[in-house]
Amino acid sequence: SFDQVYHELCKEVLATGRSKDDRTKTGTLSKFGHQMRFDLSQGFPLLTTKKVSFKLVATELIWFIRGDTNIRYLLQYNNNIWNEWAFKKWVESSEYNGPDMIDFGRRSLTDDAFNQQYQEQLSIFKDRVLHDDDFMLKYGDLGNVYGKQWRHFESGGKVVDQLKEVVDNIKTNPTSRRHIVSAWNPGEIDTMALPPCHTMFQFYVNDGKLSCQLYQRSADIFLGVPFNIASYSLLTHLVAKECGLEIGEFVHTMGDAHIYSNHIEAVETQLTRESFNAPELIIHGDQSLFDLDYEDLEIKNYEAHPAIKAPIAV
Ligand code: DHF
Ligand code: TMP
Repeated sequence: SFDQVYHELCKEVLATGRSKDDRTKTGTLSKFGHQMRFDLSQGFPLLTTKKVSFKLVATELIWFIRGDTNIRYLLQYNNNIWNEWAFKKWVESSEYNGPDMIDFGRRSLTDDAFNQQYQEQLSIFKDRVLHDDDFMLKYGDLGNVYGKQWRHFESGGKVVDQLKEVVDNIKTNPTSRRHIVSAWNPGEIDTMALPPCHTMFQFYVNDGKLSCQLYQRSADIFLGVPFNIASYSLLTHLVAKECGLEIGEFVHTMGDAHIYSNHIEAVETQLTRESFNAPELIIHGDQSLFDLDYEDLEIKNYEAHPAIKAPIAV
């Protein structure tokens, strides 16, 4: 099953991963170079050994497809997965004059009084991003992240709509080996709240089927990867539909695949669980990929074990 493919990665990194320090000072077990394959004709790979929110995955993907980089759109869907990285830019700015929030990610885990202050500041921040347009434009934006690079990649004085071009090329020249979208724009890395983890992807057409391979430079196995699998599988379905192709495989290639030291117990819990049958994706209507709304998507027959909470490394 799809869960099994993911469990193999977890087991391998737990058993043979090397201890490695990292930017967030959390510490990881890490393996360099790993590949998973998901045959999307066999169902939709939303993990079943822990509940993964399809709504959060789908609204994030639609946000990328729209070329949006401002978290207001996500907050409108009650999607909080990018808050920390916008909040970080805000509290490090000269306009912020509330309580000291340096290193909020790590301090909130061990200091209850601090955590309360942090939750308060985060909630004020979210409220302003949602309701104050000037503030939203300045501090809700993550910079030149995925949405910008997929739809308006700037280089050498040109602006490229990579997603649009790749879709057009799949339609007109399906056998091409150049169906690539890159989020890695070397000249703009310093203008991004977080340099892209899902760095580039390639589509492949054969036998009337569309497949997609992702190169993910850095992979948080417990929190990020279940989202990334579902997100790119959804993207593959959407592009296949747009191009009138059947569904093929999602190939997930990772660079630094790591389990954070404070996720080990959570991973072990998940590994004790038996998987359910994979759910099914329904795409309603026949609007273009570029006009898609979250309400057009539905996940059917999703049976899963409860979610497992774990802290995210900021
Ligand atoms: N940083 C790190 N350290 N790991 C990441 O996976 C990551 N992912 C980012 C941004 N920065 C990151 C964007 N994607 C969650 C999932 C994906 C994601 C960010 C966060 C997450 O926290 N998932 C929780 C549920 C969150 C919720 O319900 O609001 C989970 O249990 O899956
Ligand atoms: P890094 O920039 O130091 O590699 O940190 C990024 C962290 O975020 C790393 O743990 C990987 C994780 N991540 C994912 O796994 N998937 C994602 O989609 C994103 C945005 C981040």
